[in-house]
Amino acid sequence: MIRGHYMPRHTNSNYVRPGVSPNHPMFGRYLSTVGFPPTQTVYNHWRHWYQPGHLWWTQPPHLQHRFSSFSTVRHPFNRPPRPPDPYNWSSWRQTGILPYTQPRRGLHLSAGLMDRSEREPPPKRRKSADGRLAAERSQRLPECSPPKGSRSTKGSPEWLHNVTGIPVPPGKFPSSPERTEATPELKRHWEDLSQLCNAASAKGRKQKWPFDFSVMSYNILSQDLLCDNTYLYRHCNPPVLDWHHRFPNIIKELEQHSADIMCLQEVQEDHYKQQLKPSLESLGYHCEYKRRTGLKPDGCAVVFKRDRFSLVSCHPVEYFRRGIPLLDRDNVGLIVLLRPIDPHSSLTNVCVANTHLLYNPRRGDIKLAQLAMLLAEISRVAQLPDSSACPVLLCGDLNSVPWSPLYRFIKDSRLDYDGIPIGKVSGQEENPRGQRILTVPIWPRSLGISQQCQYESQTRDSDLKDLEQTELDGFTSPSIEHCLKLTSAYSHYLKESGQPEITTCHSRTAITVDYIFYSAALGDAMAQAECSVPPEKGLQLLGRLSLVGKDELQEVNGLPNQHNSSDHLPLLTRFRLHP
Ligand code: KL2
Repeated sequence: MIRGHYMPRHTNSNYVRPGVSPNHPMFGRYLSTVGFPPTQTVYNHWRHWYQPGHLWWTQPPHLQHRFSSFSTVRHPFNRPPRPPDPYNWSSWRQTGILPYTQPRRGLHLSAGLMDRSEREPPPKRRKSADGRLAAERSQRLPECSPPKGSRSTKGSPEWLHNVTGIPVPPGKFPSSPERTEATPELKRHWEDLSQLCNAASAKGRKQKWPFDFSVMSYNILSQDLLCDNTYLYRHCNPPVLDWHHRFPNIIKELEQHSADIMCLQEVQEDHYKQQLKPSLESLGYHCEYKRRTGLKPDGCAVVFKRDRFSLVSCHPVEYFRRGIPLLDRDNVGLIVLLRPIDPHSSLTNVCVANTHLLYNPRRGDIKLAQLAMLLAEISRVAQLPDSSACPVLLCGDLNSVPWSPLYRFIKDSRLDYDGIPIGKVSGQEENPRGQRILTVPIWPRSLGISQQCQYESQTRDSDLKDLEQTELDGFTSPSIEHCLKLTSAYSHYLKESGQPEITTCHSRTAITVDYIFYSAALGDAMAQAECSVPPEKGLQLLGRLSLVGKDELQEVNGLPNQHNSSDHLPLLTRFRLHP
């Protein structure tokens, strides 16, 4: 037994992953089941697959993929062998050690390759445009279901919640003789920006009763997606991936930060209904939720403290549009209009939008169209009687990096997209394959959203649909705009080291994809002058919880780990709203 040492795969057959016993329930639960290999055989494969400390960016350059050092997709060439997924029958069959004794109906066997076309990478199962509902659920269950004869009963939700099948107390690993030393905790500190506010513009608005509130954006990593993509978590000590370990950690984290408004992504519906919503309600939150379409099991939640805000209206946004091939994905957004509860003054409403845009790094065209749909709905919801907008918060996982065209579009309110390859829109891959460039227009007119990201009038006279009108609307020029002035609450570089901030990290990537954008008031710390709006229409950023770089994440073995139970970090900010 070798402990606490990094041993490359396949070099030492005596290597046993620290903290995992061959008798670990992760393996043992299959023992007595039909056709499953003996525990020791399963375990031997598993221990070869797990790579403690295996984080993509820590590999020496000659071992990294030749196209990209930071990669978020699996490449067909030079990629490491596909892992046997201990929760997936078909995966074990691939290893050759599992006799062909299928415990359940038709399993989908993902090829593990992303082809050169622009389909969504296969590991996250995708719907087909039609018949998507029934097919999907029936395929999902077997893969996440225990083989017949195991402890869980048929269709037991427990299995879907729990990887290893055993409850783990918060922050603890199941008792195991090989238990390793505790993972150190990430250090994040509060950055106070309240003094940075431009004194001149702040002058004259020293309110007696400023309304300060905090906002969090957090992708909590749905257990279902975790199960579907175990290859991303090879570096993790398996017990930390157990939902029974993760949920208490996540709820504790939410409670500790105690944000007034939280925008959560990858919230699995059953976990939301059975655990998250009841817990948050007991902490004084009002909860709104929108599941992804196509029977995808997760979605976005917006929750806020009942004693700080009241709900004016709630607007789920589905990006799936039947009949528009570009909009055939199941991502969603959720917008709420909130009224601050303040006995001292009457304050403007705040519009809070939460979304999780498409992951596929090659489909920037879809991401931009999804974003346009969200921006159109935000503009409608946030509109005030004088046609200006109330302060907007746009939070979420945009699956795009800060130096990407998509990010620039949000910040600059405009994007000239002539000649931009669709694989470059999100910046997730440094060297995306495929040269297809964004078409003009990006989304078809039939979507009913203008190039200014506004809903087009429903009552448009059909005569106006001629070429002249099309030109007038900008549908023939390669540029898009929106009317919101948005500023990012984070600067995307660490103050101390100048390194990029990281919001998501697993064995294949370490990048920023999560954001809190806001309408910055004049004189705000982060806003450029031209990006600010009059104080009464904007927010002043008071502070934020610092992020970390990849070096700090490497020290805690990446994400998720013992303390951080998602593959994302929560963003946390504090704002002031002026009467
Ligand atoms: O990047 V994410 O993780 O914001 O944390 O958003 C998506 C990805 C999420 C919802 O689709 O699932 C993850 N490789 C890696 N991660 C994937 C893949 C993939 N092929 N497909 C989906 N996700």
